Amino acid sequence: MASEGFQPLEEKSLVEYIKATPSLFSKLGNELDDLQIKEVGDGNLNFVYIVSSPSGSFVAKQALPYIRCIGESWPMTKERAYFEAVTLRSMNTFQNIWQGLFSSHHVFTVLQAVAEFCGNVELCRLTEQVVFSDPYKVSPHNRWTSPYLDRDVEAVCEDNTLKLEVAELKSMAQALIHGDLHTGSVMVTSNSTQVIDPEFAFYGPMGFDIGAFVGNLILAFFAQDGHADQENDRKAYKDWILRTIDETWNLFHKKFTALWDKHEDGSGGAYLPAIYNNPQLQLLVKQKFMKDLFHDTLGFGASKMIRRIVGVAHVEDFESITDAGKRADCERRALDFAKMLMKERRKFQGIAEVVSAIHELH
Ligand code: ADP
Ligand code: SR1
Ligand code: MG
Ligand code: MG
Ligand code: MG
Repeated sequence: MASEGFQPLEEKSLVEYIKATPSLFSKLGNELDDLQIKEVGDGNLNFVYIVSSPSGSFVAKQALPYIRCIGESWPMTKERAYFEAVTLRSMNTFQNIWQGLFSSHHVFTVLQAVAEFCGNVELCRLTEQVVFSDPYKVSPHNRWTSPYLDRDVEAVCEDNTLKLEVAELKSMAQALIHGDLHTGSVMVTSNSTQVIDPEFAFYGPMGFDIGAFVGNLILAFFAQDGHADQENDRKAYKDWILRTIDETWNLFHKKFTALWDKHEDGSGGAYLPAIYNNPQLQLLVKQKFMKDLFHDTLGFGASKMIRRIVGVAHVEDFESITDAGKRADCERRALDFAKMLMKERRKFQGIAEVVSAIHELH
């Protein structure tokens, strides 16, 4: 049994662990007076504790030898905590994560990092299964919230065009990515934005991260009608979500291309100046890269939407709609949009067109 000898932390053992770990103990001023510990994990995989005292605070995260939301029947390597720690140590911002391909790092440094993350195979395999495979076939792990969606789920499994598209998305690698960048992995205050939970970090397609974020925003949009009532039609919130989708891509585009320009003479090996040796060609290649990345983003966003409706792990936005009929209507609209987006993604010229399409279908 994978969990043999494993002890989930509880308050007493966590305190012992803190006492025995100087780097943690010192964050609390080497005092345990008035210590507060709260388990806040709402994720699918791990336990998360907020530890605070008058002298300081930190968050402790424990990986279990299985998937928390399933139980011991689905073992999962605890090494994921190692990859999360390595990623957190080396990647402080979004920008750093996506900078890999074009940064002035020597190619060798990038290769070393690629080699390190090659070890994160089990979590890559999990993503491959629950994002790109299970939703398109019969799997004991798939679930959908009511029989109203039975026919829709069958349709996904019978859709050959959708399957061809998802196969293409499954096999790409470009940069060190977060690997699970849904909206719940982003924590914000009015003056700070932090990304948490990078245990799925690996070398993969950049569109997987941006797509995950945008896909979750689209799911949130389609869920709103299930929460609307006489007091709040949710229109203002829906408009905010659409604006945020638009701004997410546009801001990413602006910052990423600015980094590209800044590092154009760097030692990154992707677009060697000796080959892309004139300004027109350099512009063309940058435009092509950004266009492909946009279409990848839409494809990955769509695949993340589909898995959250017919696959094993869902989103609270839909789960919390209590009326099953209303919920299924919202989920079906999101699923239909995602299928269209996956298949037609190369026809979209820009994010504004995607936002209009959401409006029209809605
Ligand atoms: P999992 O890998 O199981 O998804 P997460 O790292 O996403 O675990 O943590 C689960 C939840 O715990 C988060 O969605 C958030 O609510 C809470 N959490 C995690 N890290 C912090 C933090 N640094 N501060 C406050 N809450 C946090
Ligand atoms: C069993 S699948 C669990 C999911 O939760 C994580 O946050 C990832 O999204 C993973 O696919
Ligand atoms: Mg999480
Ligand atoms: Mg969460
Ligand atoms: Mg996680």
